[in-house]
Amino acid sequence: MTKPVLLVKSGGEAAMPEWQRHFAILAPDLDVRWWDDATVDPAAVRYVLVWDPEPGRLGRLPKLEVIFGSGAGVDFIASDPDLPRHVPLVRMATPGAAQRMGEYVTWAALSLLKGARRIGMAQAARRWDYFEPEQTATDTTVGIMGLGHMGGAAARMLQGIGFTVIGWSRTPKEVPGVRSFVAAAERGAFLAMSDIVVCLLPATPETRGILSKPLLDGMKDGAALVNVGRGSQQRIEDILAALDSGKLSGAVLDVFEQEPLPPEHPAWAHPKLLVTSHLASLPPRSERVAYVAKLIAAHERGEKLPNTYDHDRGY
Ligand code: NDP
Ligand code: OXD
Repeated sequence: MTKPVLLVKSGGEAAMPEWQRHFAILAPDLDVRWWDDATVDPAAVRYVLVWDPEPGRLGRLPKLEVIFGSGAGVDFIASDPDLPRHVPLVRMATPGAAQRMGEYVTWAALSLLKGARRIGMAQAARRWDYFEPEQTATDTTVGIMGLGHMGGAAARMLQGIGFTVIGWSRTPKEVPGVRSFVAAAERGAFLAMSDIVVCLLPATPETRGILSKPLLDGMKDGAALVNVGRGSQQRIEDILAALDSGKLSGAVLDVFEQEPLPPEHPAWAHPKLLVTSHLASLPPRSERVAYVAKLIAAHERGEKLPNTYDHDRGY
């Protein structure tokens, strides 16, 4: 009997031996092939594991049963106008991804408190730059926009080292110790309380451009910003202007409208901005394979899959 085919497009063709090695152990009944393998019959493909498939390609796989996103945000997949909407699109929601995101956000918040950008510049210049960071976690409120799988994990970790955490989401949330602010009506109050605002929202039409001047104006004077959501959510010129004016004391950005961020972009050199290369939360391939293998087995038993993209909600 021929094995069902899983096509993979994540990490490039060079990553295929590693994907295949892990699948061979955890899902030996699958034939795991590279996305552009011309010898694969499209009608044999039942599963795909993808990051940014070319628009139109998924719609040409007539027997496709499940689309697995290789990241937590599946906007690069859902934006395909020809996406087969009847096929479940599953987000990568592993505990390890949330752990990594919690660690990144905690690192970003501590970096802002401790002046990590200033320290890095001083070291690069071999300059002894003595200064005394004033604030500690215990007198800092972190406001998390998007209190989902990632935001919830970040909240717990930040609380663990003494930050006060509040959250803003579309619907009310009950995360222990975290005051929940809801929708547009409560956004102003949420921003006015936050010393550090962290964006962990999905990319949707509502969140597009949300981190722009009107929101920044509503933040505390001298507050800081962390964006780990999506580049489409920020207006980088507004953020740089707010850093220049002192409205923002610092920022950490992991995501950009154009990725990779071009070398000539002014964001790289800004003295109050830490730039990272969309690396906040990347679980190892072994963990992603374990997640996909488990869900394929569940699907084959006829079970409903968790963490699926909701086309009406847009995330
Ligand atoms: P979830 O779907 O679990 O959580 C999304 C949260 O955002 C929910 O709390 C939701 O509220 C809230 N939300 C959505 N739309 C709005 C809105 N219009 N107004 C207010 N709140 C809103 O997603 P995850 O936590 O798994 O991931 C969040 C995003 O983080 C991803 O979509 C991705 O863009 C980004 N990400 C980035 C990574 C990186 O490496 N930089 C890695 C992983 C994720 P409610 O629950 O009430 O609907
Ligand atoms: C993402 C991810 O969604 O890396 O950005 O998982």
